[in-house]
Amino acid sequence: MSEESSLGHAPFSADGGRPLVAVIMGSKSDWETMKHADEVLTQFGVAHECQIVSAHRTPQWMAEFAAGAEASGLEVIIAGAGGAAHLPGMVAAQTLVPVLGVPVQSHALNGLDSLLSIVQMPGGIPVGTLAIGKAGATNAGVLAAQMLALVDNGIADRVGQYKRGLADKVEEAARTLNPNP
Ligand code: RP5
Repeated sequence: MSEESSLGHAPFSADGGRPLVAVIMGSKSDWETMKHADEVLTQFGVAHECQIVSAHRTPQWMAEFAAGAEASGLEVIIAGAGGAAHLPGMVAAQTLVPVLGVPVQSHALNGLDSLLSIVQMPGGIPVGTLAIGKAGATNAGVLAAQMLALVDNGIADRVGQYKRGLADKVEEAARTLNPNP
């Protein structure tokens, strides 16, 4: 998917269905990281949308998005932000839809600021926080798919295939270390 077609308020869904997952981010500059969540969800055939929702620059839009998330049928929200990364927590505060937070690697503090801003939520308002950067965005996509796989056999099959592919790569790499065991 091209950068231009993936961002903005218009929803994108991989299979044309109603989006079950929203990938939101505080700025277009977060897309380099958050595109990895988009790619994983596309690979698993999970209907999803990608949008820019800024906690600081568009707080009203963020509140509207969070308030309407459940009614619009979203089952998981993946929220990425960097620096003073308030988006995941502020969205989680305003919806019952589970929120997965991705700390974007910031320039000033390498993403430690993002991580701490996202992970240190008060009791009762959880944000499932992933790793900083690309691995976190990828894992947010995989984890969202695993959550949906609890009630969707098709997604479960595709996630299982993906995990077997990861294991195959390790075995293949091990064979290259010992070509003639
Ligand atoms: C945060 O500020 C965004 O999530 C982004 O990671 C960071 C910098 O945003 P830009 O100045 O690049 O738009 O709100």
